[in-house]
Amino acid sequence: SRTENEGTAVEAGSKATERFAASGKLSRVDVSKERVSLLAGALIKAANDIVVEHQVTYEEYNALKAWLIKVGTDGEWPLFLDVWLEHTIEDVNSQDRPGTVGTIEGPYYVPGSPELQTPATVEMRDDEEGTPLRFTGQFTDTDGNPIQGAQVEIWHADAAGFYSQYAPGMPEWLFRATVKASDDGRFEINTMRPAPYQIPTDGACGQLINAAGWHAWRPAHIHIKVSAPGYEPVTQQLYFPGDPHNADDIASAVKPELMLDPRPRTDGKGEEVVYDYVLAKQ
Ligand code: MBD
Ligand code: FE
Repeated sequence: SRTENEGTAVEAGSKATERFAASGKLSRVDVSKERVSLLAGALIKAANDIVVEHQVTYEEYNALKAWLIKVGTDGEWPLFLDVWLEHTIEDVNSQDRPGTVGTIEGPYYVPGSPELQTPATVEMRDDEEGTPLRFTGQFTDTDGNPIQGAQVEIWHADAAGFYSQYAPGMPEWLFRATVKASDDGRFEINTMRPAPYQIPTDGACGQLINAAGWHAWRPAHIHIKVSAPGYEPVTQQLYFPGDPHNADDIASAVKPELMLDPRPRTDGKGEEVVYDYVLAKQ
């Protein structure tokens, strides 16, 4: 259930919009006139075709106009695009890459998280709730040789389903870290199992979900960005078997290769998972 701690869609959305603008991705736009004309033309044609095919009324057209305006004022363009479009962008752009499978980044990545040496424990509060999770693995190249200089950036929600820097009252780098692997490519990260995530229900995206009778859930997931000098980076998420939303993720970002296999720890202190990374040379 929702609490006042979680903040509003406008807070989370505006943060995501601000961060996207600040990341420089807005000023580095460099798409040729030919591609803009082709892609914008195709998008406009697809929208016009829908109007004809489904005999869209003026009432529906005005509802669309009002809703598109609200997506902007709620700051939810990053959320909308990453939930309903990024999965296809990711598929198209990772088709020929060997090695570990990727998936979407989503709207809540923050670069520059605290650097920790393996074995690492991510930032948590005193008495942090949840199931402790030990996550280990090794980096190799596509020939099976260990990779030097690799790092794992990790970010995920807490046991109540909230992300630091996008919900009020959370420590800035809670459940966010950059973990440096050892020289033989091994890493150990101690964190807490995240909860399933419900996208904000009080903004434009939530309004659409309600109006259409859909659900707002993503299965529990851990976001990962791995990189090493000379290798192609991979952005992915890892999931837990048995989550009711693995099969109907609102963001369509679950793949079988991204499923973890949590085991109880022998010391009784929570669970452990192993996930190895195979990176392709640049
Ligand atoms: C998330 O945490 C997320 O991972 C995605 C893809 C969209 C919204 C919230
Ligand atoms: Fe997420």
